[in-house]
This record gives sequence, C-alpha cells and structure tokens, in this order.
Amino acid sequence: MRLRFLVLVVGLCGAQFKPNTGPGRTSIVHLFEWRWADVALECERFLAPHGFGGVQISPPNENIIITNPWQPWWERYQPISYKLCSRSGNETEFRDMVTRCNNVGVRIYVDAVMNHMCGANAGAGTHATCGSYFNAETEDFPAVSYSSLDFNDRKCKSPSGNIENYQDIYQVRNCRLVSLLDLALERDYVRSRIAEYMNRLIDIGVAGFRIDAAKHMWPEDVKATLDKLHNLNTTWFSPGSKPFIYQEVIDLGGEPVTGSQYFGNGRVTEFKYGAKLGTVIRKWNGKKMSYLKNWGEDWDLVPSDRALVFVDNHDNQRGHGAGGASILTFWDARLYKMAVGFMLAHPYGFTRVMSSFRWPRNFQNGTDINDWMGPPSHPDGSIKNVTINSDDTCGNDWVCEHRWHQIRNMVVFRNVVDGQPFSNWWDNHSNQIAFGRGNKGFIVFNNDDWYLNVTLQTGLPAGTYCDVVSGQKKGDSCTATEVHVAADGMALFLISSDREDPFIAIHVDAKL
Ligand code: QV4
Ligand code: CA
Repeated sequence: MRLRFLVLVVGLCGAQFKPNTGPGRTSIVHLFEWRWADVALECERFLAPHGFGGVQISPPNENIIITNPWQPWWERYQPISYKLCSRSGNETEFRDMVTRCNNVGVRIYVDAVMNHMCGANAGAGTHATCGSYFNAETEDFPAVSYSSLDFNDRKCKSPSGNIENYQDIYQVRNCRLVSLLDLALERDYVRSRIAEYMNRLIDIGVAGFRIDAAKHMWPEDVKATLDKLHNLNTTWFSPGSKPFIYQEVIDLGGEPVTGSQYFGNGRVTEFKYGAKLGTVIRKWNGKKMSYLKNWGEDWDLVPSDRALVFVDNHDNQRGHGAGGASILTFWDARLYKMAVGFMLAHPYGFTRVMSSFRWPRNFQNGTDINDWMGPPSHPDGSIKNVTINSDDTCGNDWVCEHRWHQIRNMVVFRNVVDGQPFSNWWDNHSNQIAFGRGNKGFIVFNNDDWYLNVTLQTGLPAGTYCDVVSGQKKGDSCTATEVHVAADGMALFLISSDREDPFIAIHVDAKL
C-alpha cells in the first residue's frame, strides 16, 4: 500500500498536466495539415485576438512520401527521421512559426510520433520529405540513426508480426501497428534519440506534445523518455515549466490497455467524450440531452484534470481510429456546432477544437474510399495556403471550424467562465437543457422538435446580454438575439426548434 502511494507521488512529480497556455486562454485548436507559414499568420491575425491558447500541429519531422495513393494525409504518421522538414514546411519556417505564435501568446503543441517508423513494406530509397535514405526491409534509418537492433521484432509474438489481438497487451505494445516498424523503447539508445528530437523542439519554444499511439508503448518507456526532456524555453515560459503532455490512448472500454495506465505521464485523450456526446446529440438509442446533467466522470470518463477532450479528431472524422458512427463532424454542421458549444460551455476537461480540410467523400458500401485524401494541394504536391474570405471564413477547401462565429465565440465564452462552477441546471426531461457557470455565463439548448419558451435562473447580474451564438456584441449594440436578465437573475428564453443554431449563450463580456 505504502509503496503504491510512493510510486504515485513520484509519478505525478515528473508528469505534466498543465497546458502552459497564456493567462485566460483555455482551449487549443488542431490546425490539421496546415503549413507553418499559415499557422504563424493565423496566430497573429486570428487566434491571439480571439483568445485561443494554442495550436496542435501535424507531425513536423521527416516522413515517407507515399505515391499510391497520392500523398495521403497519413503518410505523416510514418517517420523517416527527426529532421524538421515536412509538407508543412522546413526548419526555418517551423522556427519562425513557433517564435511568432509565442510572441502573441499562442502556444505550439507538436504531434510526436515515437512508437514507430514507416511501414514494413515501404521499400528502400530517398522518397522522404527531407530526402534522407532509408531501408525499411533491413530497418535502417541512418538519418536518426536506427538499425534493426532498435526495433521490437524479437519481442513480438504474433504470427504476422502485426497487432492481431487487442486483448493481448504484449501484442498491442510490442508488435507492429498496421505493419509500422515498431521501435524498442526499452532501449536507452532509442529513448535518447526521441528525447533529443523533442528537446530540439522544446528549445525552439514548443509548449508540449500529443504523444501519438501511446497505447502501443509501455507507460514506463514513455515515462523514461519524457524524464529526459528539458524544461520549456524561458524566453516565453517561467523557469521550471515542463512540457504539457497528452497521450493518444483510445480507450472506449473493453480492452486491457486503459487510459488510466498513462496518468503518470500526463493527460490522455478521452475518446469516450466525443463518442458519447455524439450519441446524445443525435438522440440515438433513446439518449436525451437531459441526461447530460451529470456529464463527466459519472459517464465513465477519466478525471477531468486528466482529460484532453474533443468532439472529433483527424482520425475519427473520416472513419480512422475509433469512436464510430456517432462522431459529429463539420459534415453535420448543425449538430456539430451544438456539440462543440456544449463542450466549450461545460467545465469538464481541457478542450481541443478541430479545424479540418474538406475532401470529396465517396461512400461505397458504407466506407469512404477517399478517406486517405491529403490536404488541398497544388499539382506539384505542395499544400495550398489558407485563404481568408471577407466574412472571415476560409477558402481553398479549408473548413476552419474554429473560425465559424458560433465556435469562435464559444472559445471566448470558455475563457470568460474559467474557474466558475457548473450551476443553475435546468432541463425539460427531454432535449431542452440549460446551465450556467457561476455568475459569468449561461447557455440554453433546444434539441427537441418543439418550441422552447421558458424563464430560467441564469445566475447573472441584471442587464441586457447579446447572444454570442446567433451574433455578437459590436460596440454598444448586439447583431442578433438579446437576452434581458432581471434583477433576480431570471431571463426569458425563446428558441424555435427549426433555427440553424437552436442554442443561446450569454456571458458577462457580452453584456450591453
Ligand atoms: C496496411 C494494412 C496492414 C498491412 C500493411 C502492409 O492495414 O495490415 O500490414 O498495409 O501492407 C497506413 C494505411 C494502412 C497501412 C499502413 C502501413 O492506412 O492501411 O497498413 O499505413 O503501410 C494513421 C492512419 C493509418 C495509417 C498510419 C500510418 O490512421 O491508416 O496507416 O497513419 O500512415 C489505432 C491506434 C491509434 C491510431 C489509430 C488510427 O491505437 O494509435 O489506430 N491513431 C494514431 C494517429 C493516426 C495514425 C497512427 C496512430 C499511426 O492518430 O492518424 O494512423 O501513427 O486505434
Ligand atoms: Ca510499440
């Protein structure tokens, strides 16, 4: 018992749960497949002024170039070396992005692929984003350098060498995930090469890491690697700051590998969040929004301070990874905005907003045969830049969910209500719900098929508030619905069920 307690304490000391975002900034956005030059511009022109805390970027290190299919987005999850050149840009552009984003108070979080290198069938050559030579057959990656000694082959006991059975933790961690050459992270040499890469990024100024495929690594191996990391760059962070860590562990229950096994290293991605919330908002299996009253740990989610949460991610928005059909995405925009609105209003977890590119979905027998398609690009393969339309939305097939005014304004809502308790819950026993965050904000949803017409206790000071979902405060006036809160905190809400956005959110910074 005492020993276990000690282990826990020691584990927590080295761990990093704090996102290192600037004061009052409580969400990050995943700018999936964006070029570094565009991320830098977005930090300056949009993310900083709208209160975003940071950006999760696509893997910045050298990866294989796949030509069949043509440059799929997932080629970036097949490392060739830890040099900083990728489809998003080179090292100079990367450094420029980190500096410029940090200078305006927006942090950069790197998607770190440390479980594996490229697929076993990738051949030999220099078809990689920095042109480094590699040989997947002999497991030689001289640009790191790794040789066959650094891979797990001997430890894997499955007949094919791939993970065949997710009930077997040895297979899950020692065998190849979809044939990707599996690194031997018990070797100090391997840990050191990975830590060297991450430390280079830390020294440049990144604030933390998404640990890709954490489920497929032993928690103690991840820990030993993270223990080698530097503190953050003191140009932007206070001395002694540790990198924020969130580990990709898909734990929907029913498997021996669980998210909680990784708490000693940092937070984990909570995949049940989007899967369950999607089911509720779609009203599948008789689920109702009124059930969300005890949303959080009671729904079998990990403790709030261990969770990184999101409605969808780059995998499950296109049928990869896990979560299933209930996952809401920009393709279901109306329900999606409600789900993201709920997430950003609710106190549970550290929130990540998804920002996607559009691709020509093509369902054949229920699967999208175009789920591999990479970002909008020119014929020479270079990624198209993100153009900004006069109404602030994006062009060139960049969806930019984070710029949709409903989502953008709810990111601000979350900042305004930060630290306030979950309060003044109301529901109609069906799909009309409301809740507040102390005396700072209040939100009302109508996901029923009939009118909402109700007077509710908001907890807010008296005054006229501007609904940040249908519009926003501009100077002294409101571009859309106004809500009048009486001296006793009560306010009348009217929401027609056929509105494009059947929800209203008000907060003290949008008081007229
Ligand atoms: C295929 C077959 C194999 C076969 C192999 C060789 O599936 O059985 O042995 O060919 O012929 C791509 C292809 C995949 C291919 C593989 C190797 O899609 O078909 O194997 O390459 O050539 C992304 C994509 C994967 C992609 C991978 C590498 O989603 O489709 O594989 O990148 O390019 C689990 C994990 C979880 C993971 C999730 C997707 O627990 O960790 O699956 N999520 C993360 C990332 C995800 C990424 C990886 C992990 C891998 O979020 O984007 O996978 O880094 O749930
Ligand atoms: Ca592994």
